[in-house]
Amino acid sequence: MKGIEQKGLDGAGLRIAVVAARWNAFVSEKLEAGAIESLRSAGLPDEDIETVHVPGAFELPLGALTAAESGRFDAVVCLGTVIRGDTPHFDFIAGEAARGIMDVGLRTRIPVTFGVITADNDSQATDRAGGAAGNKGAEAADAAVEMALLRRKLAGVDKRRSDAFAAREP
Ligand code: DLZ
Repeated sequence: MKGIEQKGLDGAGLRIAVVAARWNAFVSEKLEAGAIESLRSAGLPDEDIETVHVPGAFELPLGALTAAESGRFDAVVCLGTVIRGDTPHFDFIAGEAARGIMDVGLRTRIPVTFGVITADNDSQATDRAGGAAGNKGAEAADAAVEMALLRRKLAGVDKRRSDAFAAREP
């Protein structure tokens, strides 16, 4: 791993949404499996992990925004695979997905992590989805747990969230 590894996070009590794009399913399904496995390893039971699908990476920001604004999740993991082709689609889709995902996190203050592979070809993509280069879905899930715990610690989110829910009740 090139980043600084953060091991042994306890995510029990967090609720996390996984928003996964269906394009290039042969890769994205592996990202999804890696993300779910990581969340389980961090102590989240299956009922606290909700997976939804969107058509492609371009739709990830809106899927993430909807999940983040629901008030039901402590973090959102975005997963997708954009493979470079002969068209300018690659740059538009990858660029807008990255920008949009970052925007959602900053706007909602809910951690939204980036598990989107941008690869030149199929083999490079599969390498990053459980192959020689690790699993970017698992890494994005780990980052979501870490950021949700950080937010909880620094911002006292639990109390504000429970106050907000209490205020909504009829
Ligand atoms: C159209 C398109 C293309 C060419 N390539 C990809 C890709 O490599 N990965 C991906 O996730 N989605 C791709 N898409 C679909 C767009 O993300 C989007 O779903 C459609 O343009 C509909 O808005």
